[in-house]
Amino acid sequence: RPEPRREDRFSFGLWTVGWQARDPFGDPTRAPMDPVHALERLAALGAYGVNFHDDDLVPFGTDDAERTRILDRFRKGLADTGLVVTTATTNLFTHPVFKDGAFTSNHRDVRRFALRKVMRNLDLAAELGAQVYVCWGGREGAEFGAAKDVPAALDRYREAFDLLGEYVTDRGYDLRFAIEPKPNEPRGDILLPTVGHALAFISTLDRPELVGVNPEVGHEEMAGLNAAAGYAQALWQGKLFHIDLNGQNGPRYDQDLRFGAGNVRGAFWVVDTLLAGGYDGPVHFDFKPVRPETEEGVWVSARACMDNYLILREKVTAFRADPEVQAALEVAGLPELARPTLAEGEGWRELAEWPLPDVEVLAAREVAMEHLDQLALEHLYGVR
Ligand code: GLT
Ligand code: MN
Ligand code: MN
Ligand code: MN
Repeated sequence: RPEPRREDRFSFGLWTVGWQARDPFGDPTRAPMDPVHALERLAALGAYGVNFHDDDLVPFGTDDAERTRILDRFRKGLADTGLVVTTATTNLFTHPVFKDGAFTSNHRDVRRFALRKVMRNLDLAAELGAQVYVCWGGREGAEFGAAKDVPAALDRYREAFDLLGEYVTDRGYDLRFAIEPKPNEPRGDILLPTVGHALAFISTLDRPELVGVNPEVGHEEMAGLNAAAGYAQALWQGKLFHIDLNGQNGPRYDQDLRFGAGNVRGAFWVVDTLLAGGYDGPVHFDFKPVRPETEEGVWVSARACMDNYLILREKVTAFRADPEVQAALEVAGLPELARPTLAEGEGWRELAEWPLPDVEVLAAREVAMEHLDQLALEHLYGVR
């Protein structure tokens, strides 16, 4: 079995392995994790990069002197381990000040404070070499219809991204933003709930080229959607700036299982889609080692995220290389779909002249999709 290597570009959020496993019903089961300890353990497991929220590294409210001390120590940890900061993000959801949202809070001063918090961390992200800045709007939403004016909130959301786009441009930072959609939790309904909503929103911005998406497998599945299809469209639109891989068992609370657990078949197609679409960003895992585990289980699950990606990558590659699969793809008409519907130089006039085919013959055509899918399943089950 292949071992995780740096060139695989696996990355982890400090909040993932460092999650203390506090949930709405119970206190933490694990101690706080020193970020430098996380760097050391992740590097030893074969990871390439890390990312963090401002507050993961420097607790909210820390004074400047202590902030400098923490950051110096973290920079040394990066140098010692060789890990790269791929991405950064802002915690705009834990402190009660964000109880009604951040960029879209009804309170103007909260929105202004949120933007200042992001600007400060953008400076750090740029300095540490991050190239993507994730924006998960966990608190941007509502529980009740009248409590949020959705069009007004979207105006404020757009205003925030326009301002931040101007900020990174004026500062000359090589940073792009990636919006992470989620349908609900912690809010009853979250704005920009799916990849599709986020892509449509991005097209309204002043600098749409600076903003893409960071789809999380589990979040799309919470919405009952096919995650791979969302990744595929984001790739097609040149908008897949980052990925959050994890596992989920259908529409329920956000499970954040290790990648490859939960919907295994969905994970297979996600990896297939990323490989086929040429995704070349960090392969990032956003998971939470389950609450009953001790720190031992944290490292088992972190390693398993990478192992499962590598296992699925091998299976997907074998599936695509299998001559029987290639023949089945042919029968199923996939090469035909790659052909434009109109010939070179044809327009609606030529189409109007085209002698119509026998629709009964067309309706009776072979599609062979059961065979094709069974081949995929047999690769996944490990019998081919
Ligand atoms: C939070 C959320 C994740 C986001 C992180 C980025 S934080 O844990 O549940 O899905 O990716 O803010
Ligand atoms: Mn999640
Ligand atoms: Mn999460
Ligand atoms: Mn995520």
